[in-house]
Amino acid sequence: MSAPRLETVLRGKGTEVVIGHDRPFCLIGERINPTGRRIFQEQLRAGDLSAIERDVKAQVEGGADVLDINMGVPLTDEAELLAKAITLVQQLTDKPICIDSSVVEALEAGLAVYQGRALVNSITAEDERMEQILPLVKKYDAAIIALPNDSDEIPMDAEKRMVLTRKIFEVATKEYGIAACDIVIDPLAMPIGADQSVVNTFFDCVSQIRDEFGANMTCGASNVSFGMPGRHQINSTFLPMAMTAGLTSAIMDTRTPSVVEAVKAADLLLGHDEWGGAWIAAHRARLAREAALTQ
Ligand code: THG
Repeated sequence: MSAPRLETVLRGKGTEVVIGHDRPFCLIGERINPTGRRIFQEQLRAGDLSAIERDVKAQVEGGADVLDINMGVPLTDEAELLAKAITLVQQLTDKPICIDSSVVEALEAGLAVYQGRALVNSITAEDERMEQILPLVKKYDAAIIALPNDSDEIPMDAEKRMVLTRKIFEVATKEYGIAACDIVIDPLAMPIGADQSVVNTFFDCVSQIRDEFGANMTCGASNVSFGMPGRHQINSTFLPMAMTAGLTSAIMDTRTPSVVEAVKAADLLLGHDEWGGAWIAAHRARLAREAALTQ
C-alpha cells in the first residue's frame, strides 16, 4: 500500500502556494542566481541589486509560482546580500521564496527577514548539515529541500538514495520535529550526457519516494540536459516524464515557453487541471496578446 500523499504549504507576503501530487506542478523560477553570470556578479559585489528586478519580472511573467534566490557571489558577505535580495524581491512580488544557499549564516539571515513561509534549499543527509539547518527550519516554521547524499559523493544507485531519504525523514521528523509534509526531497537529477542510466535512476527514486513517503519532490530541471545540444527539447520531455513518476515541482528557468507549456500540458493530461481551465485560459490569453500585437 502506498503512503498518503502530502501537501507542502508555502507563503509569500500575499500568495499561498501548495505543492502536492494532485495539484498543478509547482514551477520554481531559478534565475535569481549569479552562478555563471559574470556581469550580475560584479553588480552584486558593487551593491547594485537592480538586475534582480528584471529577473523577478521575467520569471513571474513566465509562470513561476515560487522564486529561488541564490546570492552565492565569491568575496561577498553572502548573509547580508541574501537578506537584502529577499527583502527587495518581497517588495516586487507576493510569490513565496525558496532560499538557496550552502552557507548556514546566509540561510538564517534570509529566514530572519523573510515574510511568510519559505522553502529552504537545502540540507543533505549529513548529520552536521541537519544539525545546523533543521533547528532554523523549525524556528522559522519553514519547509526544507533535502538531497539524499551524505558526503560530496552522490550515490549512483536508487537503493542508496532511498536509504538516505529514509534517514532524512527519520531524523528530521523524530529529532527535530519537522512535519513530513514540510520535507521536499530532491532525488538528484544528473546530466544524461555523463551516464545513460542517471535519468532512469532518478525516475525510479521519484516513484519510490512517492509510494513510500507520499512526499513532495523537486529537482534542478536543467541538470539533465547539461552539455547536450537541444537542451530545451530535452528539458520539456524530461519534466512530463518525471511528473508521471511523481515529481511535484522543479527549479527551472520559466522564461522558456516551450518547457513551461510542456509542464502545463502534462498537468492537463495527468488530471491536475480541472476541465482544462488553466490550459484554455492560457490559450485565450495568448490569442489576445497576438491580436493586440497585430493591431
Ligand atoms: N537542486 C536544488 N537546488 C539547486 C539546484 C538543484 N539550485 C541551483 C541549481 N541547481 C538550479 N538553479 C540554476 C540557476 C541558474 C542556472 C542553472 C540552474 C543557469 N544556468 C545557465 C545554463 O545552464 O546555461 C548558465 C550558468 C552557467 O553558465 O554556468 O543559469 O539541482 N535543490
